[in-house]
Amino acid sequence: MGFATTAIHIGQEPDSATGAVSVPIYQTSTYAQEALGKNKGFEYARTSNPTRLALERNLAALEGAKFGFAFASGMAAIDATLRLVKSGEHVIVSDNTYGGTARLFKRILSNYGIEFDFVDTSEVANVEAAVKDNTRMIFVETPTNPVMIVTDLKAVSEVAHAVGVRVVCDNTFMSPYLQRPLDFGVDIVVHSTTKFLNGHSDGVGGAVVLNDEEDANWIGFVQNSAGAILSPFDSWLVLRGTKTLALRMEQHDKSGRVIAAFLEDHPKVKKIYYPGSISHKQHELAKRQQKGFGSMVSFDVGSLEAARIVLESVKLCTLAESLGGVETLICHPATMTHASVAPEVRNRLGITDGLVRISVGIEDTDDIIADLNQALDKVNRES
Ligand code: P1T
Repeated sequence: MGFATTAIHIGQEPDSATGAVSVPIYQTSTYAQEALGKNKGFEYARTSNPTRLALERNLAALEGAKFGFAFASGMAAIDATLRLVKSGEHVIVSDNTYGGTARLFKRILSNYGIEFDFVDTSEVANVEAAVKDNTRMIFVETPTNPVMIVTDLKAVSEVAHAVGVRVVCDNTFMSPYLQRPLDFGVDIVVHSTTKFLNGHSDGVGGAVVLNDEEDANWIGFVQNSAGAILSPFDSWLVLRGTKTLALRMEQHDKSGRVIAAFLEDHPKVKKIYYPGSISHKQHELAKRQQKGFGSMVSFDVGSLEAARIVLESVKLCTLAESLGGVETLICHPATMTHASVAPEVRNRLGITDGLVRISVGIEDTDDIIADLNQALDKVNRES
């Protein structure tokens, strides 16, 4: 079955009770039981809910996984995944990740005896060198938020599996339409469904998908025990989103290429971060590993003042955190999404005060270009 068919049908079969074509929102906290120990497969809605279950089946199928779990946010999904690691154990992490991921690892989980090493995972030798006797997980984001560093998932998985370590990939920027990490040997995929999977900027959510039954049982146990579940309504919104994922990602990818080419040629843009550019260090790897380049583009305009002018002059593009919606969003990582990252780390990674990140939506590209052009033009005159 092809991707678009899977997206529309798996988990989204007509409702067995009524024939409803759209999975019903089972807005209930509990389920009537016929007798002690006798129920219809549902006991309590933290443990399971038919709408959430439909989404979990859908997302697992899209990533080519056996098991899926939906959480209240991307961060809740990542937090649950890290519960596979215990006190005294070690995790290797991409040194550039979403700021909230690094914050969770450094500021919270490290208080519970989990050791983290942040390395540039785009060089597999760095990963190999960071492995210790107590390493239990390698957590990579690819391409990274916001400087679009690409990690070779196959190479990292081979290194990890040679020493019995699991690989987790945050696939939020690509979505399963453009990248399927499990196909390269990755063990666990996490998502912020808030982004491309939902696609309409109207719900926060997260997901974990995987094949290993023992790990899946533990993630399910954590989901039920800690309880950071996705609500029925939010599950339904993501189900509605995935029905058009293939179409939207095709357009995001096309539009991303057009906007990146415009930015790359613009005299006010000092540097562009986009794996689709032939100037990107890992362009060939991105071509091999991804079905497209997506619609996340970061670019440096040289100074905080220039970035401020661009961000405050755009009219069609919306100045906001988040990404992956149908509307174009633009943000300033240094003070927004990555404000919790130490300034020296930000500067080393390229998250400078002049860096602007754009999530290209599916509006007409001529309109997005006209908007960016008039904003960049103000940098000419005012700075
Ligand atoms: O916001 P939440 O659904 O909890 O997802 C966290 C998260 C995880 N992984 C990646 C790669 C992300 O980009 C995010 C959230 N990112 C933003 C809000 C942002 O604007 O970058």
